[in-house]
Amino acid sequence: GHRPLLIWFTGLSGSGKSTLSGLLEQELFERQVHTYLLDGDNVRKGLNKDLGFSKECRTENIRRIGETANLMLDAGLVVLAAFVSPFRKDRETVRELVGPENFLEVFVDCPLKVCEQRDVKGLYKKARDGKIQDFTGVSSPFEAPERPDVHIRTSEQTLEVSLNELIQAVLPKIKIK
Ligand code: GGZ
Repeated sequence: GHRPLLIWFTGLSGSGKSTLSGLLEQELFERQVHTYLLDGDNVRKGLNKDLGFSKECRTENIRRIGETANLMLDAGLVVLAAFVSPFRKDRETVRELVGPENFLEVFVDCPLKVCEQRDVKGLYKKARDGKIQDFTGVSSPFEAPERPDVHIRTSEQTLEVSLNELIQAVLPKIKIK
């Protein structure tokens, strides 16, 4: 068995949250950890399909995700959540909701310039052209964590090093070596 935990990834669009959370989930699966990954693909298309990207919508997005994760923690899961979650207060509300001991904040840190150069989905270009409003980093703020539990600099370190740091931080929290 293992303890439940909410691993919360925060960072700009294109910073690497999906890649890192997906790989970490695989590593945990190999160690017989029962996980669930919440991300934009399975949340914004279903539970939160009524929400956009205004400040109020983002806050409600994160609130519902926190409540959902909390139910999953009750079931004993290790939950990974990968959302931009740009507002410090919203992340802190989730931390308090689930209990600080069950929460691990991972700052997926990548300079805006680099995310914008990658522009995997062409969203930054659309935001610069005014075709998307309230885009994080361009026309909507991102409040970086001041004391994240894990700080990953995806433009400066290899995926392998980043994954290792994550595993080293997570395993003691869920009480498996
Ligand atoms: C930021 C947006 C926006 C705006 C669409 N601002 O890189 P992606 O595409 O796949 O991830 C981004 C995702 C952000 O959704 P979240 O639920 O994580 O955001 S939040 O936590 O702030 O509620 C991006 C896409 O949706 N996207 N419009 N305006 N990202």
